Amino acid sequence: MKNLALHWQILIGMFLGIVWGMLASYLNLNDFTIDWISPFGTIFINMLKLIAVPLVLVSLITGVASLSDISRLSRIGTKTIGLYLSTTVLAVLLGLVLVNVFKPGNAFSPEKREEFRSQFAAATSEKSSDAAAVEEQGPLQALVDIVPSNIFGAMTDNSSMLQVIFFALLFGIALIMIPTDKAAPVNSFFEGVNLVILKIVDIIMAAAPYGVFALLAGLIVEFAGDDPAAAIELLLVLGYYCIVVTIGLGLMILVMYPLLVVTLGKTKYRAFFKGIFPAQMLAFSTSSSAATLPATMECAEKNLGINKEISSFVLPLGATINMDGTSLYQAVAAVFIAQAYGIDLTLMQQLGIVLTATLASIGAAAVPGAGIVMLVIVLQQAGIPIEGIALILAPDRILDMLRTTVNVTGDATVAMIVARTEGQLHPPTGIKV
Ligand code: DAS
Repeated sequence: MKNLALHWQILIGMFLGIVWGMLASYLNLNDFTIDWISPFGTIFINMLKLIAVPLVLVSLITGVASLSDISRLSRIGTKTIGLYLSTTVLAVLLGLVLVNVFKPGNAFSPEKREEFRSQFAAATSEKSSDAAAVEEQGPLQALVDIVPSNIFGAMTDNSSMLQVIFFALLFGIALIMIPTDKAAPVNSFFEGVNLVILKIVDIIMAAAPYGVFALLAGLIVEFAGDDPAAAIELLLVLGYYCIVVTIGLGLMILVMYPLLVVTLGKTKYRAFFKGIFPAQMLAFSTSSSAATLPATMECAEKNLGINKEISSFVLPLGATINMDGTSLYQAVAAVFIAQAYGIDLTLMQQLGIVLTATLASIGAAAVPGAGIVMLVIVLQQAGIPIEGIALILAPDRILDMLRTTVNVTGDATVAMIVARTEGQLHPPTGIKV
């Protein structure tokens, strides 16, 4: 198993988890599964929650600090950041439209959704009382809540991720504003810490096959009880959820990016798609924008004819802060979980998801599994039970392959537009292998 790529290991963990869950229901091993297997799934989710705050804090600080040369390249920088934020917000909105139209979470039977809701009654009732409290406090309370009065309190209280993001953005901006020589040691400190945290994400993801096995086995046993046929319902609903995410990611690749490349990039989409295809395949197989970055830059420069001055600035920035596929996935996943628990999100709460999913994708590291770690932020901020991640963790790695492909394509699309509007293109030479 060790030599297999991680995503195949996770797929095997998924398959074995489903088999165990079904068998346990037949062989009446429910209690054994709940007592001796499920806890490892809980441990895995706790590890994801553990790393979310440090990951957000440090990757946002280093991400914002890496914009320091933006001030020198203000026109190109502003254009790049503006395009990245626009495509991310469009991706989140597309995700929200699809999940509200297709309502995959409502595909669970009413009894099951009631069961989910009662299992996490504490979380939802706490949320509704908090929500009621916020209603009394007036319209700008949500804005006031973003600014922490105590950063250590914000970092320990899991429901205030926006406060952590606010502090990280403030810290990064202040870092840019102090003299470069004074900022250098701080930058290198946070870059070092960021490497450590990304290594911790790797370690956590290495445990994913076992975490997914335990989560799925426990989920199926709890979901199916002594009715194994009910497990089929869970798998069908999960399949429906994956189809909705895939439709969204497909629309990004086949509609959104072609429109942008043809209208703003003034480039034929077939030529663009052919040029970026090798990087897309690498993104699909590695599930890592960072690992794909060298290939993305090579394709941009040699197949798309983008000058190095643009590709060497726009693409590394994009791999750090632009994840359209991830943000679309987070919007769909958050509302799917809310639907499954019978939580009706108000328009304001869904718009809040636009903000947190956009910020979460900026803070998400370009490594496998970053999207699910950052989903914790979106759920916490929207008051959706984090435990719902157990529902969607199993197929996450397959979706990660697809969303990373979209992330990389989005970066290349913006690089194409910036190069075209800056007159920074040369005749493509093609990649000589
Ligand atoms: N795998 C991440 C990336 O490298 C995306 C994600 O986890 O959502 O882009």
